[in-house]
Amino acid sequence: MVTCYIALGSNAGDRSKNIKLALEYLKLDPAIKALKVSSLIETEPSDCLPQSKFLNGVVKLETGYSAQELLKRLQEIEVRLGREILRPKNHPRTIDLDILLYGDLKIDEEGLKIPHPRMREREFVTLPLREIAPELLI
Ligand code: PH2
Ligand code: MG
Ligand code: MG
Repeated sequence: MVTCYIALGSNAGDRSKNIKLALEYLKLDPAIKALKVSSLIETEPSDCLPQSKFLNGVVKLETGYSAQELLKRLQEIEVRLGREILRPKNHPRTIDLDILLYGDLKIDEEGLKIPHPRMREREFVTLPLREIAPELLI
């Protein structure tokens, strides 16, 4: 089992319901155990075109999946929650599930970069992450 941190974001539809459902789907997966969920915070969009405010949070989990398998499971949940695959990058989304950290693994592949390359600059990630794992950002 590997400890991971996943960023949760939503800025389309019923944002808190989308995040709640994403967490429920994660918890239903027998290869995933959710350990801790941060508070959800409303944040201004950053690093993207002007759009509606986000609801953001972070979940700590343990999984038996490889990083690539976990990415696939997260993408399945995104699709299940109505995320369009063929949408422009950084378009408003019902749900965005990004792997921030996967144990101490480092990956630099097309479509999968861990640790998430911009996580330390993004307050919408660092604030909830600091709440549940302050030791990680020191
Ligand atoms: N996600 C982005 C780009 N900008 N801004 C906020 N506040 N929250 C996000 O989750 C977010 C963003 C790309 O995934
Ligand atoms: Mg993202
Ligand atoms: Mg994403």
